[in-house]
Amino acid sequence: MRIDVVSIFPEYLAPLELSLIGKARQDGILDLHVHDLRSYTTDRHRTVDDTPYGGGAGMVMKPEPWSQALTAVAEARPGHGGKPVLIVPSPAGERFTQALAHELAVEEHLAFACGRYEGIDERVIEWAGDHFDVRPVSLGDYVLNGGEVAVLAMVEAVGRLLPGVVGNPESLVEESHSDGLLEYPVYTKPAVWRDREVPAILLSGNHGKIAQWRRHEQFRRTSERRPDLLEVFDAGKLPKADRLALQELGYDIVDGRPVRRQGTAEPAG
Ligand code: 6GU
Repeated sequence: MRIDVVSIFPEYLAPLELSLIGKARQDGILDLHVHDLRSYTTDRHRTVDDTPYGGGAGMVMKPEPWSQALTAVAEARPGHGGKPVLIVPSPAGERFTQALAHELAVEEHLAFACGRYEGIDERVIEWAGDHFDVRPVSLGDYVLNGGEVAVLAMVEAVGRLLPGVVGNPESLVEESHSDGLLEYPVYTKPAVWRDREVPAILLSGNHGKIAQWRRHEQFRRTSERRPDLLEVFDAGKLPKADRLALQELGYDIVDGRPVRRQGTAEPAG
C-alpha cells in the first residue's frame, strides 16, 4: 500500500517511523510519504492560510497550495487502479471505525490531507473529487488542533491490518471491535499479585470453560462500558451459551438485537 500525508507539520508524523508501522515501511509493505504543504506555496512567506470570508474567528487554509500538493500526490499513484482515497481528518467527518479501517486496508493508495486552523477552503474538497474518492473522517466527538494526531491513529489502525504487519494474524481476530464487542480482560504471571488473584477458571486448563468465561466477560464489559454497541449487536444467530450469557446480564433477544429486560437496572459503569 502507498500512503501520502500532506501537512504543515511533517515532523508531527515522525512516530510513523517507529514500531510495527516503521517496520512495515522497512519491509516494503507500506510505502509512506509525508509532504510539507508549504513546499507547494509560491510566495516569499510560504503562506498557507488567510482570513475567512463572512468573518468569524480563526484562519482558513488557502486552496491553491492544497491543489498543487494533491495534484502531485494523485500523479504519484501506484499502478493503474481507480481513484486513490483521500481522507480529510475533520471533527465534521463520518466516524472512523474498525469497519472503515478494514475498508481502507484493501486500497492500493491512501492520501491524508491534514487541515489546521478552522479548516481547508471547502472548494478544495469539491475539486479533489475529480482526482480522489474523498472521505472526511472524524475520530470521535471532540476537537483536535489539526489532522496530524488523527492521521497517526488512522495509519496505525489501517497499517496493522496489512498482511505481514502484525506477526500473529490471530491477534487481529480476538480483539476489541473485531466482532462488535469489547475484548475480555487478560492476565499474566504471577497468579497472585498484591493479594489479587487471577480468575481461577483461567488456571483450570479447561479450554471450553475458559472460552465461555471470556465470552461472558465480553458481553459484561460491553454492557457496562458501551451499551450503545450492544444495542446494535447482531444477536440473531448466537450460540446457546451466548444467549444465556446475555440473559444473565439482563438482556432478552428481540428481533435479533439484545434489549434490556424490563425492571433490570442500568449497568454500573
Ligand atoms: Cl479527524 N480531526 C480534527 N481536527 N479533530 C478531530 C478529529 C479529526 N476527530 C476528532 N476530532
